[in-house]
Amino acid sequence: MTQPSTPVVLLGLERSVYTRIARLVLEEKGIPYSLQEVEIFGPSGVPEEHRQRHPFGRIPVLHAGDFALYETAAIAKFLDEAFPGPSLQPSGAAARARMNQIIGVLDSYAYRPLVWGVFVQRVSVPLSGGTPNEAEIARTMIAAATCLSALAHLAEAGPFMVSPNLSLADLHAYPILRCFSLAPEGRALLAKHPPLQAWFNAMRARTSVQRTESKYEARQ
Ligand SMILES: N[C@@H](CCC(=O)N[C@@H](CS)C(=O)NCC(=O)O)C(=O)O
Repeated sequence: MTQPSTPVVLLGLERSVYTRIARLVLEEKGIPYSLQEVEIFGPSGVPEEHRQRHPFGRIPVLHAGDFALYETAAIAKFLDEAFPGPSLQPSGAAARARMNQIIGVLDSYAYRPLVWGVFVQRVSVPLSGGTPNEAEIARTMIAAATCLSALAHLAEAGPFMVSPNLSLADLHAYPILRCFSLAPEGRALLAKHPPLQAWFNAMRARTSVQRTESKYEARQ
């Protein structure tokens, strides 16, 4: 078990979905950490020193003492297994597989359409003075509908996606769905899945979620 005194630094951005997933795990585990902002979306692109940490130029990257790690699902599992605090992974093989399946669906099929296709176009682009690409939104809403149906099908009735306890699946899903819900069409689609909506509302009330709110949410 990693010593609770190990310095933990998360390199990312407060407004980044994947950074938030890792922060939710840190918050739920009660691991003290600092967030070091790395601006990868600036006009000069990914800073060279960040490419040394992450060859694909993404965020977040975790430093725990002298151990460095990228890929959020790996970071989340490492934090859960290496540090004390409540366990965020079910012990049964089937429940653990379901949790990993939901995380895989989120990474492979949900993040791009829900966040880049809908949220970025509908919310971020206008905030920077641009015009949303309506064709892109319409196209990705079709993929988003498939994702929400799949998640609604895979998730249990509640209170958590893999009940009875909070797991890494919930913490991976919330930041992606939260961005999506900031777009009116995202909100409307979520409301068509009442159990998923109820899960979302319950997640929204958690202290970890409130402590990691982004500037986009403050506007709502
Ligand atoms: N597979 C990566 C994905 C991380 C990711 O895509 N992060 C976003 C920010 S939320 C990013 O770095 N985007 C930059 C880009 O798409 O070029 C992980 O699990 O950590």
